[in-house]
Amino acid sequence: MTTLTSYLDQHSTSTELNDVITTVTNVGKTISQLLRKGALADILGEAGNQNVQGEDQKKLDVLANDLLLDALAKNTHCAGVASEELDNATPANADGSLLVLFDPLDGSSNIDINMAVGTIFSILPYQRQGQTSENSDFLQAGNQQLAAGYLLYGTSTVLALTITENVVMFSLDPDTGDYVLIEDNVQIDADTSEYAINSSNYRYWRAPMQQYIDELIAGEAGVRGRDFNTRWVAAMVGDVHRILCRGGLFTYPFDTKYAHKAGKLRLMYEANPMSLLIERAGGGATDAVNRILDIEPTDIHQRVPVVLGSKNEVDYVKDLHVNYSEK
Ligand code: AFP
Repeated sequence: MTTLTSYLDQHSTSTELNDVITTVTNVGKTISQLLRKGALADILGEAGNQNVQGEDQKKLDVLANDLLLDALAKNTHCAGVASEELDNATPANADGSLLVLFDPLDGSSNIDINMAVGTIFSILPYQRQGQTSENSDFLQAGNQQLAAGYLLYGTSTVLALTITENVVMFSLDPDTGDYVLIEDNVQIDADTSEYAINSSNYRYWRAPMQQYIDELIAGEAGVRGRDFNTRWVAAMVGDVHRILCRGGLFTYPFDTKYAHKAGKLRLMYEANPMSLLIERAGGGATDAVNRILDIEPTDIHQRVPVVLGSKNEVDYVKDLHVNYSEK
């Protein structure tokens, strides 16, 4: 049996990185236990305030955020933390060599209905050791990530992680508290007939995306020549996990629903870590045209349209956008 600890010892050359991953995943055990208690732990419902995104915070959003912040502040290798729930990055230990970014509880609108939620994390190098970290230190392209992963609090708690060219998965054994290796090289089929999108936003999409979805709905009778199926977890972690398990396409495209937002998902602590996992599992990840991991960020909370999953399908969406001409 390979545990997370033994996997990190065998596959990682950085004890600092191992230590920070261990800190994050240990908090994941606490969040998992709280979720298991659900309503009995008085953690459901609204916290009564809004985050920097203007979104109503759930009690567990705030609790998960604070648990991660407190644990990472004590980790000497962590120089700073950026969270979906906080306006600005939080300096930690100036001599640390790593920066940690996270969405502490992705899919939090699912909490009160007992549906899947997760924690998404990304780890970047800190280039100014000895100095107090600032927002600008976090503005690195996703291709600079040293590690990325998520915890999915579903029927079981699963950790997906990449620290090398592989994507691995662990399952949390609630009896022992160990993360036990269950997949040592996740690979995504290049083709799929399953896609995930919130179709209620159809009227806000750009024409190429409308055409793409029209083709999928047309199924066997249309240009794609086969029927497609949809799934929508309303928690990116759940949709990405399904794709890592059985392929598929996930997209939260550019929409004009909120003019000041390029899409709903955040680049630094949602799209970038998920894109690294998807690419290293053989998939693709774009903003419909450009590779997400090459985007040079300008703000720690900037949003980005996302198309990710089975490589040939992601390429199909790109070709359709690049070659689109009004009919
Ligand atoms: P919440 O964390 O506010 O529930 O949002 C989750 C999320 O950012 C992402 O995880 C989902 O894929 C997406 O939003 C769902 O968005 P819709 O609620 O518009 O379908």
